[in-house]
Amino acid sequence: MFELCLRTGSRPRFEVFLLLLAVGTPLAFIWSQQLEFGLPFVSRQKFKETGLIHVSKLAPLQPQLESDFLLSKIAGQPPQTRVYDFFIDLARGAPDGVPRTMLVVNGRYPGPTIVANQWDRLVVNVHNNLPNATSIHWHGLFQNGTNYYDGTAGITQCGIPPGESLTYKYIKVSPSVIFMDRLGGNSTQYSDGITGALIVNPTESPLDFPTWDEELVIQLSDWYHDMSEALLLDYFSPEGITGYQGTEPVPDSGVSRFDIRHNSVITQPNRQLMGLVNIGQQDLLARILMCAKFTLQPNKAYRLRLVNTGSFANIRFSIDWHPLLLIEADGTLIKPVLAEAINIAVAQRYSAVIYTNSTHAQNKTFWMRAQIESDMFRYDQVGQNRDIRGILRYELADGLPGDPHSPNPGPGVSNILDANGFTHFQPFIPDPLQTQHGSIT
Ligand SMILES: [Cu+2]
Repeated sequence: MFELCLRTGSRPRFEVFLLLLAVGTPLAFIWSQQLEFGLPFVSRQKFKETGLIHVSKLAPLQPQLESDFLLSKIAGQPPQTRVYDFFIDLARGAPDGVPRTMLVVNGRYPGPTIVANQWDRLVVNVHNNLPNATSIHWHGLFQNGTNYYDGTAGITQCGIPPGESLTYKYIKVSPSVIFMDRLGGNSTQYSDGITGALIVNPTESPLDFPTWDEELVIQLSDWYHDMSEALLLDYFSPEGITGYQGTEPVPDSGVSRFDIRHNSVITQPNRQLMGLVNIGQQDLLARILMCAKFTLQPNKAYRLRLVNTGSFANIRFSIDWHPLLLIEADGTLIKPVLAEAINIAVAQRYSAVIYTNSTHAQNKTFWMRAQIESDMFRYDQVGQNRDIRGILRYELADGLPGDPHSPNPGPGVSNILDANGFTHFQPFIPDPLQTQHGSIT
């Protein structure tokens, strides 16, 4: 066709038509992609009113079980193929107590946790039931030789069309303790709930490294009451959110992997609910009922796999009277660092070992805290809540961790510091490339 357009001859009108077609086709393609990406050509107000979705037809979020946070012990099993099926759907849920439309994997938020061993083969069948295209990005996987499965829609793959499926296959998943979240590749579907954890146990653990009895996943995130598409419309609009372009949307609150209140809304405060609670949004009794009573055995060591699957804000995580022994950062084992809290930026992963031997609380229950940091916020979000909490309790303990109004970070451990982006972490196993590089220079 392009050759015909360049040809000069006796049919100029036809060639003009072909030229227009040649130019018009890419334009049409971009336009259709925008639709596919879910960016609606409507005002934000109309989007918010209609949601472009029949909300009443949406299924409610499936509840999570407390046992879902405990990781299965598969380390040491022989290499094998592990198959998962992901069904991506719209749903109606209230992860922070405020109902909204969101996106879910297998009816849940966060999606199911994948646990594999180094050199296992992972096969994930992704079925897209959304009205928009989607894909799964495996943040943290190196994708050596399989970059077409990286899941960045429009870059390494086309989005999975509505109603279609794609199977991601990884042969020999990357070594070490990589922890990942899944992101909806199109637009910002990730912000609306398509996230989960993927954990890869290494074949061998180094000697003299801290040990633990059980492992938990703790997924933390800032949270928005609007669909990300609506937020993007504001963000990209000429007037921006604050009267000028470039101001990122500020979250309304935060949520945690502990949160299994998904079928609840704040008008049902008397249900026995579990989850990190937004202190300051509901009355005291409701808040306490909604807190996760996360039960651990006393006098044991637990490895907490922390990940910030949020969109914008840093999150400061701590547990009253339980210092965090940090042992891993973004999949690299580190020389242990004791910290009162860890400040986790978006998409970062850390592992912390805690010991359930504290005697500081009378009733053996403690506040878990996930503080949404406001450093980068450029405007005040009305009704915002940044104080996200849960309750850690030792087995058979009952009662409350104390005054819910105690100031953050509350009575943590003294004389040790927060770990954050300025903390100098050192790899537990020296990086051979760095060592080699050092010897050369
Ligand atoms: Cu990534």
